Amino acid sequence: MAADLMARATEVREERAEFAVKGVPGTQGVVARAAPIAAAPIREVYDGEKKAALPGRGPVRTETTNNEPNDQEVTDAFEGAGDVFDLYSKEYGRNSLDDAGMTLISTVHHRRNYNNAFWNGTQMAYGDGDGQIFTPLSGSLSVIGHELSHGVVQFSGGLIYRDQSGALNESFADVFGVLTVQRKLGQTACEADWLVGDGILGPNIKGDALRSMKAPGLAYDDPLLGKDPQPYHMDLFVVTTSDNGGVHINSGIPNHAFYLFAQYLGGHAWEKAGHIWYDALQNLNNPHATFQDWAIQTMIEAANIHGSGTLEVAYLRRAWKLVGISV
Ligand code: ASN
Ligand code: ZN
Repeated sequence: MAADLMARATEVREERAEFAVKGVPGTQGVVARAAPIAAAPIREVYDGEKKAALPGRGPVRTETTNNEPNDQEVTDAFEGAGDVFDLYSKEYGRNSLDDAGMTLISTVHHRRNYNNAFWNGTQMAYGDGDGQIFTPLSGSLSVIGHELSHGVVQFSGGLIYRDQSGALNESFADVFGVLTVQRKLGQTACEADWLVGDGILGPNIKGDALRSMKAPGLAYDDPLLGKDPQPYHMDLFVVTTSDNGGVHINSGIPNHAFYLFAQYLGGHAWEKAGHIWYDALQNLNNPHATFQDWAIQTMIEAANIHGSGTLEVAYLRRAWKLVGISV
């Protein structure tokens, strides 16, 4: 496995050699990261008016108009989309979800008492929650980053939304959801809370968030919401037919691997760790990928960026090992 991996890493390195920065001391053998781009987002927010039709009334907010300045959900969806755009453009050189500058369309006040948010393949939609289980879902930047990152997955070759590939799709969305928050707040891996969907649980719900990458399985435990079902290790992998084969459940495993890797590295998780995960998605070329396939791809990217004998590669191998995946 290790030999295969390193052979593939060499191949990838050669394929990309033309992009390497040449003649700059210290950059030999290091593939240049995608240069940050100066592009600006094009955002539109619509008011769903508690109905199911999309996109709804509007746009009520664009880059040049703001008809609903006192609507918190409109403001959150607009600004949050900008934070996600900035993460991808400034850190990974990606111009919007499709890397071709597509308009970021969001609908807030989607349906009545709707306890969810989603990317529908074209746009975002956020419910206001029922006030018991959830408050408006646009109130959490990690949720906004999560949902828009489903768009990035879609335009990067996709990960079929069931079983392990679906859990990888979910995990990628969680990773870049929390990275949006961490980058906005300037937090190190150590300072961050690693929560997805914090601040949107109803006032009486016993829990911190929807999911915890730091402690999968411990995000909430509540009579109304049940107990967080996420595993943090392959030994606890949940075999189920619900939730598309547990896509929001088993995502705890790759989520925790990312968390552990980022902790080993220290510093800003969106830099080294985020780059490796982003590159892995770009180069995976396998919509049916398993956790093992994904782990190998991240190892390829780590070796490609940092070199095969580096601490970064060793840390990553260790992180995967700790969640029960050998690479
Ligand atoms: N909020 C959920 C998600 O983005 C919606 C869904 O299950 N599709 O995963
Ligand atoms: Zn999701």
